[in-house]
Amino acid sequence: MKKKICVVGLGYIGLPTAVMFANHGMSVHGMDINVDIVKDIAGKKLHIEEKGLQEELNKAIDSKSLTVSTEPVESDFFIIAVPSPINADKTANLDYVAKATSSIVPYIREGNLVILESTVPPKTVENIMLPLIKESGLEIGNEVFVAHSPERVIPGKVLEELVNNDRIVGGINERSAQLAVELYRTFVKGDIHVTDATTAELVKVIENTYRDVNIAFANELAKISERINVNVWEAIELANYHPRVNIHMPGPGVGGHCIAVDPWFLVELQPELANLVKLSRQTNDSMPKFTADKVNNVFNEYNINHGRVAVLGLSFKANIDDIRESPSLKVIEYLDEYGIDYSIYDPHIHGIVMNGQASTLEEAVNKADMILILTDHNEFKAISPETVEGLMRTKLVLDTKRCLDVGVWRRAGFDVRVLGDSKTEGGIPKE
Ligand code: SAJ
Repeated sequence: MKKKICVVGLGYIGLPTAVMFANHGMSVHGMDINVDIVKDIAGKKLHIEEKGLQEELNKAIDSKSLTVSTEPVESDFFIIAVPSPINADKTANLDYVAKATSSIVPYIREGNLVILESTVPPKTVENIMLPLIKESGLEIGNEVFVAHSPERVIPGKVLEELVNNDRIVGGINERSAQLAVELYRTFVKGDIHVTDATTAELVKVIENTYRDVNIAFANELAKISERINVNVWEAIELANYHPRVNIHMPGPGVGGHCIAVDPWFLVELQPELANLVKLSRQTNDSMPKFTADKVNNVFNEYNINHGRVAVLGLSFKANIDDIRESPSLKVIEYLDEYGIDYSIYDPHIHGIVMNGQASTLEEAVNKADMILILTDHNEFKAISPETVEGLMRTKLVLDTKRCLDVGVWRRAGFDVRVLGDSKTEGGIPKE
């Protein structure tokens, strides 16, 4: 008899996880509270963009190893992969985690294992999940087992990383951890490291915080470099030749549902101690305004009133369709505030999700005074000046991701400005 898993939440993590288990010999039931998502998945239609996922979903549905509905079912294992966003006041919103946990309680039976994959502030399993699971009437740690195994995959490479990344498994006791390890061994080829649930919660949060602090450092360096006439990209590249240095890259801000969110969990937990973490968040959050101010300054320099910007890139990072917490949204808000006209183009966003969105590059750059690159999609790296120059009103580019070949664009007569590189300011500089 195949073992049964119920995956709660069929989003960016839950769906790939469900299909992987389904295609590795398990009987999987996926549940999501969103009826449309359930209908789509049942019809083999993806609501997210992820390399290789369509094929895996087809296989799982066709073989009947994956069923979906809006309700949980009795299972051997429950995996919860629901959002854990922050509220407007930067405190964790654990409503989804709590509701998902409560929804499975009537289905939990003796011997079951419940795993939380959502990223959460340390102590969430202990303080929020366990009291809810206790309502099943089963003895926790003896009759029902609980673990936290945070997802660690990067959008765009989810399937590959689900299999190959190392995994952290934190149990509320040893038996819980051991059962979780056995479960993930179904398809995980990376090492599985065992710890307690609270440590696992902290590990996940500090991984993303490390990245946020590092990016904040890069953004601060970009600002400093502009003042002292240095190209920050070159400086970081050279520093990273040192075997123990790995500085991340600056940009228009930090987006996504993880890096821009998780550090706040630490700030909320220990506000008096998490100073560097908080400052880093604020530094990264300052970048959209910094970017919009740059646009404004360049237009002033050119005496362009009511200029028009072709904003390239809506998603929060390269080659994905995810706009959650995208810095582009903030940059656009500032452009609005400054009375700057814009059109937006993103080949990864299907359909119109915002006012001003163009459906082709040509439409976006038509009569524009500036191309503003906010996301380093491959499509943007491949744009040649010839495709756009005849359409634009002014040949200006502001590249916040250093994605264009500056030399090529300058030879085509463009004034190219690059974030963190003031050598590119003040007209068309020498190469
Ligand atoms: N960014 C920079 N400079 C950089 C790297 C990134 O400005 O040098 C920006 C990106 O443009 C983007 C944001 O940071 O706006 C976040 O991008 P990311 O690629 O760092 O992170 P995510 O949110 O796509 O995925 C992260 C990953 N965490 C780590 O690498 C530690 C992933 O492994 C996690 O699974 C995911 O968060 C998550 O769900 O927590």
